[in-house]
Amino acid sequence: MSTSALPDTAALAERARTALDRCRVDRPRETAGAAGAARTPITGQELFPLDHDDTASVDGAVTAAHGAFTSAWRDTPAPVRGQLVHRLGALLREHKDDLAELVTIEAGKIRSEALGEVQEMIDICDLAVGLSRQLYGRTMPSERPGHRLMETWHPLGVVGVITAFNFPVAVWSWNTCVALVCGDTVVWKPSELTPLTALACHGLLMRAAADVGAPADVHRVVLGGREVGEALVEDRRVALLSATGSTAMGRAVAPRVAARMGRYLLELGGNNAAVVAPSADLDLVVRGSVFSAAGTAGQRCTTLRRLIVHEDVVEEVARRVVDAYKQLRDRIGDPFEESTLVGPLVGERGYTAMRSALERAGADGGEVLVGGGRRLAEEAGDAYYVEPAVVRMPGQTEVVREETFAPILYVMSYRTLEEAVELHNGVPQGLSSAIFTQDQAEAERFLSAAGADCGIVNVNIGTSGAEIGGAFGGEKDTGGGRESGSDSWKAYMRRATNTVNYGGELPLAQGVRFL
Ligand code: UN1
Repeated sequence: MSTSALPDTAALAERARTALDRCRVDRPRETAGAAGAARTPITGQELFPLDHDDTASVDGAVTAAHGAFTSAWRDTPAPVRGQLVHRLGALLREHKDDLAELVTIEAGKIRSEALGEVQEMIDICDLAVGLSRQLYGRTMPSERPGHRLMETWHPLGVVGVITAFNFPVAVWSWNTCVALVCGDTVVWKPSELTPLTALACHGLLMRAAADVGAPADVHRVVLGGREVGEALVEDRRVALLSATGSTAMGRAVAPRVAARMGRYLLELGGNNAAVVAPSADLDLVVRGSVFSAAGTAGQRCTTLRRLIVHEDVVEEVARRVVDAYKQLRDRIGDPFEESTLVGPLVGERGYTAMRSALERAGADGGEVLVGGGRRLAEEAGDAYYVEPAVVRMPGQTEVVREETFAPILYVMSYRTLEEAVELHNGVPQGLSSAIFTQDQAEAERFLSAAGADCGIVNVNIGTSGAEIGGAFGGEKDTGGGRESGSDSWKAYMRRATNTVNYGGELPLAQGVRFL
């Protein structure tokens, strides 16, 4: 059972130091009275104090990364750049356990999900290495004799990467591995909640750089809060700002980057739904929903938050999901315990948001079918363990349309597919979605232009757990960005259209005559 005593904070701090030492990365100076700290949601306590960067050191980091870009990296052949990422992939394989250990300590993920997150980094390394020989441009027929028309792709410059606590390493690697092979250099501002995983990743990348002879300044990490992020947002040398976090953060970042004509790539909130059709295989529905809704304690952007079920099967689906949730009850607690499936929320804010959402849902006529309570309250102190909740809602009220970053699954019913799609799309966010059906025509309608309006649309699997080979991101309040696989690399490069005249004449396009 996972309800055994939680580990003690000093022991977790020691485990974190050991993991950093095993990665052979510089340990942070544990300066007493420092502005920042490393913390763990497992006990809610501080592990040790940690220095933060100020705006001057962010400026220094951007200067260094910009220098590495102009003096070396942009002119290094892409396949040679790929060797850096190849070496990083080898080090990540070697230190998979150590990084997963830090992810569990700082983000509270259960072991299997923490290992999965590191695997996601390894996968993107493989993809990026292949990509380093496939940054294809096209050639087009020119209308002019003796001319060639083509496009070439070039690095952008410094990429600023701002990441969230819930995927403290994978999202960094999606951006960084692709940016590096594209010839960009990177300055990373991780979440204030996960500085140690960031220092470990940076340290491993520095080891890789030394091993392959790449400049160390291709990557810098800056630690701190809002002012550190803002310094990156405002710096004109940051050609692309890639930010993951809340919609509110994205709304603050996007206009400021746009005002200086910089580029931005946003991966913001989700409010993901699955439609369950009457023909659905309910075993798949239950397994897919429980993983997507309760996994990572409901703290993924891709977490399933709404289940839109046909009225003929809604009672049965609700009953079976509730039964599955009851089995989770004894498996909430220490994420290091083998049997645990639900670790802690990252902090009190998530817990308060969950309580308030459940109250509002109740006031709207919602009925909590299971969960919602706090667990281990006495021994956990400042840590927040909650029972994932399922709430039967009479309709899609305001609270359902908001993203609450906690494990609440709202169940609603529908009669026609049109109605289901309307409910599905009737939220501000547009990240991930799913339909469970055995009816192929129905699945196709859900995938079509008039169907789900999200960046990720699945059939017969849940909304979370995407592979890195596809482009990741979403529409509407999710911000429109695409990261990781497919042709997302194009966001990290600039395209040049080239017309080459190899004839002796100078014909003008569109038949224009001049001189
Ligand atoms: C996120 O929650 O920000 O698809 C990223 C998934 C993971 C990535 C989630 N591969 O759930």
